[in-house]
Amino acid sequence: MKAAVLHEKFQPLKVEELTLDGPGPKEALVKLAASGVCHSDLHYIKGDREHPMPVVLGHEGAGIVEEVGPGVTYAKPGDHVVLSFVPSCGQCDYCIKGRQNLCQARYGMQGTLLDGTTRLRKNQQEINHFNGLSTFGEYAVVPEDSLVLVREDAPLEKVALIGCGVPTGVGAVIHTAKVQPGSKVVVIGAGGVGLNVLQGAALAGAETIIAVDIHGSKLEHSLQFGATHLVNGAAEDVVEAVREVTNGEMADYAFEVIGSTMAINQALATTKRGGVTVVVGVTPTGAELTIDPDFLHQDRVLMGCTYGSCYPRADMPMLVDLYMSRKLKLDELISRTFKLEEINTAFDLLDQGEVARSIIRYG
Ligand code: PAD
Ligand code: ZN
Repeated sequence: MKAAVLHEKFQPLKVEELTLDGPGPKEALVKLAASGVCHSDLHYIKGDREHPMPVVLGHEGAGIVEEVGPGVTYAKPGDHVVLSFVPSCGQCDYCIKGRQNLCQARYGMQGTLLDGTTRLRKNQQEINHFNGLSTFGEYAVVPEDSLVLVREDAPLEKVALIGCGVPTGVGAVIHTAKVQPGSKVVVIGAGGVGLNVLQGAALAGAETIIAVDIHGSKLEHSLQFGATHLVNGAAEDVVEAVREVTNGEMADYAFEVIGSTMAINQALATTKRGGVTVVVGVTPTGAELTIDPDFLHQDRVLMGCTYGSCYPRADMPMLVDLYMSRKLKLDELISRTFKLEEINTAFDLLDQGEVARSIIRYG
């Protein structure tokens, strides 16, 4: 099969012919329909984060089950699936207490599948998997626990976005922060994930929704996702702008959706006493955050967020239903559609802030 391989950081991906071994016990082979291009993949290309190389990145995909390995009971060939980048085992302490996004199993995979081996090869060289998925290939062998069945009338090339950006953004609002109707929300970073925080805030009934970005085009796009006010962080003082919009009251909730310690501080400073700041963005390895602890003395809360604190098998089918009933926007998130061979252009545009989300479409 064809897949895009990252051999070294700072290098473009190479689209190459790879061998993909069939599924082992409790694994499935999935023919991908599409994969979103997320900034979390870009972090590895830009060297912000480290991963065993070479690797096939990609963690936001959907497709059709082609074959299942021994012992698989959840799905069968022909089933439509969205892939979860956290394989929730259902048995670890996190899963049984309802925190499937933190499942222990994920942390055993450092470039491999759950059994510690790889299915990807180029000639004799082993190629690493990414989050047990590696959706930048025509096919993927994934853990059974990463499969999420979805209804067959939903277009797979759209619901691929429900593999990461949508549950992360919407989940950060409804699960992590538990935004209350009528509240005031600030979202710093209106990219592929930030737009989903915005639409999550609108779904949750937030009254004032302030989008912050440094690109005018991103801000304009935010209006479609429920933003009520726009702040250009490159031209305005973000904290003062929020003060003005909220008549001095400040925000109930702020979300950082970039991966910048400066923006985490900005987010914290836009919240009122008792306000909640959620860090969604992934900062570079080794980054250090300095905050004024006085903020916390006033009952403010600073929280992290993985995968929108979601339970993939409950939330993803629900998000597909919301899309199918036109209550959730997916079409408007997709700025560009590329072939796998064009994947480096998709990453360049993401890096330059030119797109909300690009998708790679297979077949
Ligand atoms: P993106 O590049 O589409 O969006 C980032 C946005 O931030 C862009 O619109 C930029 O213009 C904007 N921006 C950059 N700098 C600033 C600034 N100083 N002030 C205001 N806006 C700015 O990325 P994305 O939406 O795909 O991902 C965003 C982050 O979320 C990234 O760090 C990614 O790794 C992380 C992420 N986290 C999870 C999770 O589970 N926590 C999941 C998916 C993505
Ligand atoms: Zn992602």
